[in-house]
Amino acid sequence: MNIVGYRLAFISFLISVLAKEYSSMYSSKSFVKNIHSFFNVRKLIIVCSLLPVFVNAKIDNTTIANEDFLQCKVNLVERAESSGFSSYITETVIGNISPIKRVIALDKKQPEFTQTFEQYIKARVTDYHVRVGKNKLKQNKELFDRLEKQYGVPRQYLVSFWGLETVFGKHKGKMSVLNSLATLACDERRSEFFTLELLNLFTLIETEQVSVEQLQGSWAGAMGHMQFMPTAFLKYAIDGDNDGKVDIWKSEIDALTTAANYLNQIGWQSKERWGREVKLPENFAFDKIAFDQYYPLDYFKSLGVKKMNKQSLPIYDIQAELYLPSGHKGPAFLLYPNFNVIMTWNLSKSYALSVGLLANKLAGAKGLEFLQKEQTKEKPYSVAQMKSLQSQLNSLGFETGKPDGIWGPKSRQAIRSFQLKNQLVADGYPNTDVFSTMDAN
Ligand SMILES: [Ca+2]
Repeated sequence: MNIVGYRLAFISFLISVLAKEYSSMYSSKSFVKNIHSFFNVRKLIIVCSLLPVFVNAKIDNTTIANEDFLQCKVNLVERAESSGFSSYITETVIGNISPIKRVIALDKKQPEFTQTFEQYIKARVTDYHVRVGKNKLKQNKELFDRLEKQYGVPRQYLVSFWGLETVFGKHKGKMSVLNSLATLACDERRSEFFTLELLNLFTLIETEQVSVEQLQGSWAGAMGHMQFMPTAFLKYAIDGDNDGKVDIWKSEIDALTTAANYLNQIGWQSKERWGREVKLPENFAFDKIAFDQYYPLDYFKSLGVKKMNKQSLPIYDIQAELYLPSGHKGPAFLLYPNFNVIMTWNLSKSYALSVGLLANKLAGAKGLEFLQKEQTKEKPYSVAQMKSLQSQLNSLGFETGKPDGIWGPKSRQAIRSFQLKNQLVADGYPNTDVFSTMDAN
């Protein structure tokens, strides 16, 4: 709708409201009500007299946003033309694209509080996921037999991803992927990433691997049962049910086969697990390990790290990193290279842990032993607290990068150094000791 359209629509809306108020004033039998209605009309008239300014201001903002988007579409057309796309893409497909405001809001949304690890896992690795997941394993036994043989990815991982991405296909997303991706491509923050995804989506359309009508997905452009982005679709899609077409929305077989192929191609080690929950000895030598860094499994053995049943770790030539998602008072994990494969799918350690833990449960394990025995001892910290801790660490020379409120590798490293310097348990976690020691500094 253009500006004139907006104004006309708004004026007709006002007239209808006024007419409604006016008619109710005269049809109403109660005098008191009439008086109220009279004042309501007055209020409306006063509001109306203020409206031109307000409406104009609003229209101007929308216009600016629309102009930006139109300019962005012109750039997209140029880019698509220079990449050799047909006029169907440059005129029809791009021509029909429109921005979705909600996508930007969702993309900018930041939680006030960081979920604790326990909260995160409990919300995702649920009894429902385990029960339905186990049924899916039974129902699709032959498919998983085949996928394991062909791609070397154990079935419980495929079902775990499926459960976590879309609750086994229940929530595949209903937004227009073209509009979502275009909205994000035309936003300055991650423009190049989403522009490339959009161009790859054009390739999928141009080569008739997908039709425009199919393209529903998440607000960030992830599609189908396993929530693939266009680039992953383009590179790894497999027609698992051999009907001549890859349909990751309707064909569970196509979606799961594509996921198995993807994990295989990005380096899944078929004979290895993702990692394991471990027991640290009392007074573990935190000064002897850095986080987000691999060491031979033997090294952890020499530091007294054990399996949860207190038996020694296996003799196996593998690299591992130690991860304490809620510090030394919470569970401890050794992460193996497959964990990084999971993180290629989604770059979040908590997400990757939920994939691993759900996979374990689907394969019959009891789940996280620590959470069954212990209560949460750490309270969630707020994003604001974390940001201020990061800038305090920066000013003391423990470099965390630009404060963002996220507990990432740099922050872990900086907190660990700060803890070592202040004779605290060097677990890299922003616990109450860290906050209070910093405040006393
Ligand atoms: Ca197919």
